[in-house]
Amino acid sequence: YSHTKIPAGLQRLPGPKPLPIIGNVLEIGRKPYQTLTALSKRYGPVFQIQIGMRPVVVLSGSETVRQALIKQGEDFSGRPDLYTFQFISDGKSLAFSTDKVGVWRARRKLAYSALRSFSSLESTNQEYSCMLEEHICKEGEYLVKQLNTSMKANGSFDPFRNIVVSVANVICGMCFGRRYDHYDQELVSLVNLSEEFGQVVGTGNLADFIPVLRFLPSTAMKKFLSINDRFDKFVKKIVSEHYATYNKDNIRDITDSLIDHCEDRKLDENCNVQVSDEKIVGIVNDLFGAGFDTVSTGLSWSVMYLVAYPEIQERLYQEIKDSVGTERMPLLSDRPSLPFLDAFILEIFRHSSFLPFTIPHCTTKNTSLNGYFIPKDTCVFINQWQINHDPELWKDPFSFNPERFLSADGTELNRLEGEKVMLFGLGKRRCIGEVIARNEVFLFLAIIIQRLQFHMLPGEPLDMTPEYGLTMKHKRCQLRATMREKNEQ
Ligand code: HEM
Ligand code: HJJ
Repeated sequence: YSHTKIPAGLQRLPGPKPLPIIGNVLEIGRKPYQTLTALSKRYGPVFQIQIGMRPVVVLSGSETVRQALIKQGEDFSGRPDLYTFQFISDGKSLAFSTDKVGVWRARRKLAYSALRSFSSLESTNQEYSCMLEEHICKEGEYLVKQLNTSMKANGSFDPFRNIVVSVANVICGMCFGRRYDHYDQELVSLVNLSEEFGQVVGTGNLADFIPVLRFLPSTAMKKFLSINDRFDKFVKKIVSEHYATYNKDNIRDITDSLIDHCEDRKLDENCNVQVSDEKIVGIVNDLFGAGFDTVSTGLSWSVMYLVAYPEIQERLYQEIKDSVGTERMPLLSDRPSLPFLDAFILEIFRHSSFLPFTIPHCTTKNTSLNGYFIPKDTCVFINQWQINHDPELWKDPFSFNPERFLSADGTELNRLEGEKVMLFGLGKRRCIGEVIARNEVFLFLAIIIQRLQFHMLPGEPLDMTPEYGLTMKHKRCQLRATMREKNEQ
């Protein structure tokens, strides 16, 4: 890059001086979201680092990121061809593959419409407004039962282990039309491996940038390959069962609707973008993977914060007791009357920033940002954690305070403030599961807070240190829960 000619009127990107071969690897360290935030203070919202031999542009600051991902969305909508991405869904992932723009757009549209129709689909049960609500309410009920069972048997429970099965069942219901028992080893062992997945795919994995590292033995990489393998086998088995029982007059779930699209298209001669059946049906891999990993991470963090801030937990319980009561289950329609719960969720998204970077982007053409020249095919990191902790944007960014999202009298959600939180990306690549994710986090939380009170285990201090990855998780731990009814009687 230092030898490239910069077009007239544009400037060369600022950034720290790279060492030969390793570039700026030593400056990045084990918490890239923090070190890259520190570098943004020195070099500004657009700067360049070199990871190994490869230049990477890092974007921070709300204005700059909006300019790149929204106003210049086309230029920044690619994905880089990173080494680890080729092992995800056999290189056919929607989110991680370097598909040409036409193919990616066609697949994204399909994924989005399948997801929307099977979450908003009317429930056969009058109690529920949609299938998503029915799935969450039923799984929420099982989760409360499961936590009680675990309390009776062990006197404690592992929040992530239990939550992830419930959340996986919601997306399994929509994708595959089935659910799994909390003791089903096939599902439980699969969804309990996502730490390793995220650690390898996390932004700034050195093996993606320094080719020699690929030839050194790595246990993380071995585990990553085996997770992807098991994941593919799990989904492939379900997909082939769907093919065998597919009936175009009865589309049961998202998998059926994707199969249906392949069949339909075979009748359609003048189809402009060619996408293979494998790449269409393979979309469920992404929906299932993204659907269980992200939401369960968010919910598990939520339970940690409930335990860390007991006075907030009490206020949330009071809000639910006052607006919903304790006789019936909370529903999605209760949302407008639970502003403090919404504020709590926004503050968890902001404070934990458990998705510190988006999936890496890549420029699709020569472009410029804030007057700096950025060549085509440059890898771009978007630092969401920086935006969520920017002192220019937030008062006391490091304190956990849900009230920052409430109106002055504390009775209403301040939507404008909420829109400043960045966790789902922006623009052309923004998350397609955002509405579902927000609804799941809201309703699962309302259900468990109504029924249970969460505590620390005596003598076991909470460890809230995040472990770096695509989705950052807290360390596995044991907590206590007690039923609310018993306390109130
Ligand atoms: C992409 C966040 C839940 C499906 C993304 C991205 C982020 C994100 C940051 C990358 C955006 C970018 O590269 O600029 C989250 C968070 C979630 C969540 C924080 C939960 C709290 C879900 C759910 C689904 C989903 C429930 C599906 C059921 C996807 C897909 C992509 C994506 C398919 C790839 C989009 C593309 O590359 O075009 N998500 N997500 N996500 N998300 Fe989510
Ligand atoms: C997975 C955990 C997986 C996939 C996809 C294919 C699609 C987290 C962010 C965005 C969500 C986008 C997607 C995430 C990938 C997982 C996840 C796991 C296997 C997968 C930024 O989701 O353990 O295995 O195969």
